[in-house]
Amino acid sequence: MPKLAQLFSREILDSRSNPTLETVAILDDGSFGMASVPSGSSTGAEESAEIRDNDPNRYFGKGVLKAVYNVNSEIKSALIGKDFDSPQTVDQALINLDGTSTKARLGANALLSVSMAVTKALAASYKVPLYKYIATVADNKDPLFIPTPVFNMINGGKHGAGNLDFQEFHVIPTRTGPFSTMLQTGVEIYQVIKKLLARRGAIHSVGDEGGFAPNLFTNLDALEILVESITECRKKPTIDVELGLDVAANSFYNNGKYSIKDRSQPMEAPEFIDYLRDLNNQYHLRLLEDPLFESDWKGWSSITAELGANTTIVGDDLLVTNKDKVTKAVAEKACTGIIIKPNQNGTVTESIAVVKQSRQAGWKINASHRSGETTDTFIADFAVGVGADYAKFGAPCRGERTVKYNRFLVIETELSSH
Ligand code: 2PG
Ligand code: MG
Repeated sequence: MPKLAQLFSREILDSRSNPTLETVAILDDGSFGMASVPSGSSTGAEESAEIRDNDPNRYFGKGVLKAVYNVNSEIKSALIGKDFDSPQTVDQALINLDGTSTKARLGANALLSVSMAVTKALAASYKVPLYKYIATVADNKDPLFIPTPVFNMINGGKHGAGNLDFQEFHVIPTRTGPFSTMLQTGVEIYQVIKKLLARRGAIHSVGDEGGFAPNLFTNLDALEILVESITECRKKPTIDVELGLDVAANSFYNNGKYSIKDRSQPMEAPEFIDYLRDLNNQYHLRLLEDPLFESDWKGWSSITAELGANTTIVGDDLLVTNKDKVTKAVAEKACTGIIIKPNQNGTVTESIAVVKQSRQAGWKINASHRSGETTDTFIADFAVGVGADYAKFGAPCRGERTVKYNRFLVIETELSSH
C-alpha cells in the first residue's frame, strides 16, 4: 500500500492574478502529483470556506500563506508516513483533522489542494490515467466519454465589464459528433462573435473566463449576437447548436427584487420567472443556471415546474456542491441539474459523492471550472471520470481555459484508441 512520503505547498498566481495554492504530493514509490486550486468570484454564500490571509500589505489581503502553512505544517504532520490506498482515506483524514462543517479551520483551498495532489499521485502509482482512476474511485463502470462542452462566449455580471446583468452566455453544440468536432464548432462561433461585435462597434475585450465583455444594451442583445454568429457559421440554432445561460441571479437581486437592464422596474420573483419563460420560448435554452437568488427556494420550485421539462434548470450557488443542499433540492423539486465544483466542497471524494447523489435524482451533471483558474487540468479528468453530461471551462480562449479543452482532446484520442 503506498505511503505519503512528501507533501509540500506553495503560493502561486491564478488567472486573475490572485494568489492560490499549488501542492505537491509524493508517495514512497516515487509517484508524484501536483495540483492547484481555482477560485470563484460569484460565489454561493454557503460554499466551503476558502482561507485568505486578509493581510492588507500583501496582494490586498488575498494572499494564501496561511493556507499554505496549514498544508506544510499540520496537514503534513498528520498525513506523512500513513498508508493511503485511496483518495477516500486521505479525504476522511483531512475532514477529521479540520473538524468543521465548512472546512474553515484549515481552509477548503488547503484541503482540496492536498486531496487533488494525492489523487493524482495515487493514479500515477496505479499507473492509470487520472480520468480512469477517478472512474474507479467513483465506481463508474459505464463507457467513458467526453462531456458536451458548454462554451461561455459572452461574459457579463461579475465577470464582465459591468454592462450585462447575466453572467454567462453559453453556446452548446448538440452531440452529433466527437468532442473535437464540437470544439471546432465552438471555436468557429467564438471567432465570428468577435467579428460581429467589432462590426457593431461594441468593444470586444474579454472577461474573466475568456468570453467577450461587450458594450451591448441588453441581455437579449447578447443572445441575439450568439444566434447571428451560429447562423453565420452555417449552423442551425437549437438544432446544431443550443444556447444556455448562467444568470447568476444573486448578483442583481436586491431587497427581494430582480433588477436587470432589459426592464425599467425591478421585478418580484413571479414576474422575473415570466420574463425568463418568455426568453426561453424565444431561445430554447438547453441549460438555465442559477435563474433565481440562492435562497429563493419557492421560486426555484416554480421555475422548475414551469420550464424543467424541456430546459435543464441548473443549481450552482443554490447547491454549492453540497449533499445537504442536494437533498433539499430533490425534496423540493427545485432543479434538474447541478454544477459540480470541487472547490465549493473541499475534497475530491465528497464531490464525487454529490455527483452520484445528483445522478440518482435523474439530474444532469455539469462539471465546472471557476472564474479564477490555473493551468491545472484536474477538472477535465474529473468530468470524464465521473461521467458528467456537460463540462464548462469558459470560452475556448486564454491558456487556463484552452488547456482543459486540449486535455479533452488528449483523452478523446486515448479513449478512441482502446
Ligand atoms: C459560475 C462560475 C464559473 P465563479 O458561476 O458558474 O463559471 O463563476 O467561479 O466566479 O463562481
Ligand atoms: Mg454559476
